Amino acid sequence: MDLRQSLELHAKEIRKYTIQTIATLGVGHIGGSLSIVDALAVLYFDQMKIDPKNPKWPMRDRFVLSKGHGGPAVYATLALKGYFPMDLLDTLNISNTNLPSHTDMNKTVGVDMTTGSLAQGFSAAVGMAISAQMDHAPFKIYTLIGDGESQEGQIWEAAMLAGSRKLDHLIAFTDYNKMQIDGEVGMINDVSPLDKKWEAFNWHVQVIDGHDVMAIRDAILKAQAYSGKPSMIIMHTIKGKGASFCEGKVGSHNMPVTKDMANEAMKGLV
Ligand SMILES: Cc1ncc(C[n+]2csc(CCOP(=O)(O)OP(=O)(O)O)c2C)c(N)n1
Ligand SMILES: [Mg+2]
Repeated sequence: MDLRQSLELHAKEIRKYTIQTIATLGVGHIGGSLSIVDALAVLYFDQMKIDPKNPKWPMRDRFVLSKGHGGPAVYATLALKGYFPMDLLDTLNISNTNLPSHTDMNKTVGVDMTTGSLAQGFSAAVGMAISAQMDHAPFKIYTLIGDGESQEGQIWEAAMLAGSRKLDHLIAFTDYNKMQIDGEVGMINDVSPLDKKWEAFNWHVQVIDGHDVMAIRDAILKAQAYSGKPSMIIMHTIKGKGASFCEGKVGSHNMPVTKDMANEAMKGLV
């Protein structure tokens, strides 16, 4: 099995457990979870320097899911990586759970920042990158924002600071799935041209297919090698990618998912 096949297999497994986790609860943010799976597969199974046996290792790379509603995909990834037992996934968003619908560093082993209020996670990641820069740290801060989230003013305040401070410890992704909570980003408040905006804020920018694991890996390698600017990797993605019942649909944002729907989706996973 070559590297592409291996990373695609990891992505398929993450998709499978993300769908099953949400189906066990019966409802969840499936669309925005599935659009980021391929990036998570490359980060956690190829690129990030992390140790599931030592989750607070000070020299580890960090990952901040600023669009915290994608928590189910992160939980599936962390479980598959060995941070906690797989059966914990069955506790998604139930009372007193360690897996709330939005990521919480005080509840879940392996989660580096509490997020959910859009744009705040990105600001926290910029703060972590300032700290890493001051310490000449050997690790990177990875963060992922949504395209609807990019309408938040706070994103651009943090972007300006990161560009101004030349925070090359910071590697960010935009999940450019063209959809937000209840409509198309382009119809509600068009964020395009995203590449030109980030370039204007003094970022190193790449635009890629966010479902091509080797393109994601190549972009991360280029971002790691680039010094003097923070990096933004804009990923063209599809909301609900991989689940036949919701792929490319606005209604996939936070929807009921039955076991039957999940089982049907499993057959279509490639
Ligand atoms: C500050 C803030 N405002 C509103 C929300 C509610 N909210 C959660 S997800 C979402 C849409 C985000 O769209 P996008 O960033 O495109 O993420 P996607 O739906 O594609 O995963 C909104 C408005 C929130 N979590 N935080
Ligand atoms: Mg979106």
